[in-house]
Amino acid sequence: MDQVSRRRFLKISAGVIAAAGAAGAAADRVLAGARSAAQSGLKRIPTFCNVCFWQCGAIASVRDGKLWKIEGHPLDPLSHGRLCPRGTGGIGAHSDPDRLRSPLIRVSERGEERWKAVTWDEALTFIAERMQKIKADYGPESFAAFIHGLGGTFFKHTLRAYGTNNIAAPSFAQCRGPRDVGFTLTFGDDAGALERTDIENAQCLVLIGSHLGENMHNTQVQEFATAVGKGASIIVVDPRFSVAASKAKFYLPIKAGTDIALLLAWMNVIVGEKLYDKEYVDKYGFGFEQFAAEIQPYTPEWAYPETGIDPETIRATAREMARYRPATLIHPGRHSSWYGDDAQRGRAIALLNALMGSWGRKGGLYAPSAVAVPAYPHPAYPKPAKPEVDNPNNKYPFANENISTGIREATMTGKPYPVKGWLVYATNLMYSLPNQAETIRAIQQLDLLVVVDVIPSEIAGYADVVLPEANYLERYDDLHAEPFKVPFIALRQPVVEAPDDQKPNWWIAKKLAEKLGLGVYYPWNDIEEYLAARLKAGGYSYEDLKRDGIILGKQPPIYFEDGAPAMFDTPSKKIEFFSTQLQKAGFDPVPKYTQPEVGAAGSYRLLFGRAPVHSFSRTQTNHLLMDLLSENAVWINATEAARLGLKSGDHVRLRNQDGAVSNRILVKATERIRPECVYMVHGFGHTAKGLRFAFGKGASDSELITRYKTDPLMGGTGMNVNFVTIETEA
Ligand SMILES: Nc1nc2c(c(=O)[nH]1)N[C@H]1C(S)=C(S)[C@@H](COP(=O)(O)OP(=O)(O)OC[C@H]3O[C@@H](n4cnc5c(=O)[nH]c(N)nc54)[C@H](O)[C@@H]3O)O[C@H]1N2
Ligand SMILES: Nc1nc2c(c(=O)[nH]1)N[C@H]1C(S)=C(S)[C@@H](COP(=O)(O)OP(=O)(O)OC[C@H]3O[C@@H](n4cnc5c(=O)[nH]c(N)nc54)[C@H](O)[C@@H]3O)O[C@H]1N2
Ligand code: SF4
Ligand SMILES: [Mo]
Repeated sequence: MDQVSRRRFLKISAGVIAAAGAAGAAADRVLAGARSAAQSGLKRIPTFCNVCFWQCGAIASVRDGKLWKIEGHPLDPLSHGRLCPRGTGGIGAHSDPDRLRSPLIRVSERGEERWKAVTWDEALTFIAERMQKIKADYGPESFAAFIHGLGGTFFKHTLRAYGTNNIAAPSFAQCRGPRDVGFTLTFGDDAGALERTDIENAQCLVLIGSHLGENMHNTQVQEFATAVGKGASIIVVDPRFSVAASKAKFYLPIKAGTDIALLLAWMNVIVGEKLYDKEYVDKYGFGFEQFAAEIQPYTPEWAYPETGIDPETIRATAREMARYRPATLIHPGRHSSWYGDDAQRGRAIALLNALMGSWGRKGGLYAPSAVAVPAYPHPAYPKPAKPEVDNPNNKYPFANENISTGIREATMTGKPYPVKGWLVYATNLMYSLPNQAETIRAIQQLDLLVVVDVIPSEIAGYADVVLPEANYLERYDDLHAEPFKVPFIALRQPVVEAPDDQKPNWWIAKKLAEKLGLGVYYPWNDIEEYLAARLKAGGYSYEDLKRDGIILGKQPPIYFEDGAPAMFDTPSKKIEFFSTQLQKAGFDPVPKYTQPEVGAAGSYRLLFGRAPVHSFSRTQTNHLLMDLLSENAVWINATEAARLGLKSGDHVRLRNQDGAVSNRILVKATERIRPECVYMVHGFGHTAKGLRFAFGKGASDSELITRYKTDPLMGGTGMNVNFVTIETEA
């Protein structure tokens, strides 16, 4: 994707916002259309997208049983009537010829990807027998699961009923965990899975890495376009000139891994020049004096050699932020597992927001809310006899979710107790966990690996049993009612039938529970009965939700100034400028900076991120999206490329510090990246043979991330710590 078309995406999004006033009328039209559909043979069915975890409300058009197109749902607060390009292309997943079609049982070595097709009954009997044996021999805690996303709700339910507490997702230790721990230590609450960022009302927006526009989380990109349209002052900090940087008033090309130094220097200026929101800090802050004393040495002059950002720019940007406070939003970021000191970087970002008085304020970090829908009643889960396996002796004291790589470690070592089975739902662990060799070593210890996927992914290649799921356009899921700016309930419902013998997650999880003798945990016959009962218990109508796709809840105030309660769930019940929790646990109570390790001479730090038209490693088999971007490229600084005798369009391989060598990858020689880094989009270079269309196209960052640095606070895996040399084609 070139920059011109990226810009177009942003422009398109801005156009949508400009039309937002008309959304109500548009919604009426769309839904009226849905209601009067039958005559034309065209059905318009509301549902929500799952090409990524943002889960935008959508309306699918189906003619004579064939899926024709999918658009944003005008009533939906996430999409505002517009999907991102990935969502629009999502229909390609339904017709993907490489989909999994029936349950499979492995017939040769793990990883060789040879299977026999079996019936659902055979597959589930096979799984249940092995799960019962693991439970009898080792206890139910020795069966673990990796489950990512809403579709995994019923699998979690079955596994908790079975008795395990070892259920993790890469969205914590490999993604937003460090940020959320840093924010929770400071404000007593996290930044939210649907981030509580009031981007549209921000007058100054600071993006540290967050590459909105390539990171296509829909609402955020739309609001970013609105903020740009309203003339907000944008400050972008990134070693790479991102799409977001092209919208910035200040672009700070920071040396990778030195953001904490910049954050300390900014806070030093803001406190030193008394530019912070004193009233707010006095009212809500705890430990400000100690904090102010701690940051005193970190002047812009001190930060300059660390970050490469000159002192005057540091001062100018600090003053710029202060000028617009409290409508100054320092974006918390999302993928924050970078260098192993990430929870403290998250905390430094939280503290800078606190100085701006932006938490709880318009244009800052609003107070989200959700519609509360009661759970379907079920018997209590058995109490696990053993503690969770991923964090022995509370080694990572601030981990507040399971650590995926901790479960992997326990599986590899058998300590603190053996793990003998994994169920993997909707996460491609070969791509999402760092160090593939460790993942394979862990898998070798297992008596049972079950993978539930829609395509024959890399992790499915190692499974003993592969279960094919009906995709998001072909099934119901549990209700979607996450905390957000506007409280809502959304329904995912099938818009077309699954083409073969694929089954929805609720059906698979329920049947598995029944095979395990846990049928009492599923006191309903079918998902619609379950959904209707939950809604009724909350005072809502299933018929309304099925017809409209969305129910909006009552809107509470979202800013302190409008009456949102200013409550901080920290030990001091205040915003913790100085953290006694951290101090007690032996960590820095105010973030400190340590220099990142550098690579060997002649090597480049490997950075990675998102392309606007792909999600992770999951969309490269989708023809519609591959037509837009069929392989990735490695960004190399133009001067460095010239020195190496390389130009754009050449092919190279990357070799990392441990000898891992990538697939062939295109060179993009550009001024838009610092000389000591290279950059590539995650998710390409597929090695699974069943992914015929994506196989071998581009290179995989995951293969080069053999090294990672673990965050001592919470177990996050910093992955920006690998270095590569560039090998030209012979
Ligand atoms: N199109 C698309 N959008 C997505 C996704 C997707 O798969 N596809 N995935 C979604 C998910 S789950 C996530 S978590 C987000 C991830 O997206 P974000 O959270 O926005 O970004 P990151 O992946 O952390 O960071 C990538 C950016 O950080 C820069 N960077 C690298 N090292 C440093 C550093 O040391 N300092 C600074 N300041 N910058 C650095 C890189 O150059 C790059 O621009 O995207 C979401 N949106
Ligand atoms: N090297 C590297 N590692 C990373 C990242 C990175 O940028 N680089 N990013 C990190 C981040 S931010 C995140 S959030 C994680 C994301 O990590 P993952 O959640 O593992 O993301 P995906 O690679 O998309 O894997 C999703 C898997 O689910 C399957 N799938 C898709 N839809 C469905 C469905 O409806 N049902 C079922 N059963 N399966 C489905 C896909 O085919 C794919 O195999 O990875 C983290 N790890
Ligand atoms: S951001 Fe895009 S891919 Fe993600 S749910 Fe929304 S429309 Fe789908
Ligand atoms: Mo993520």
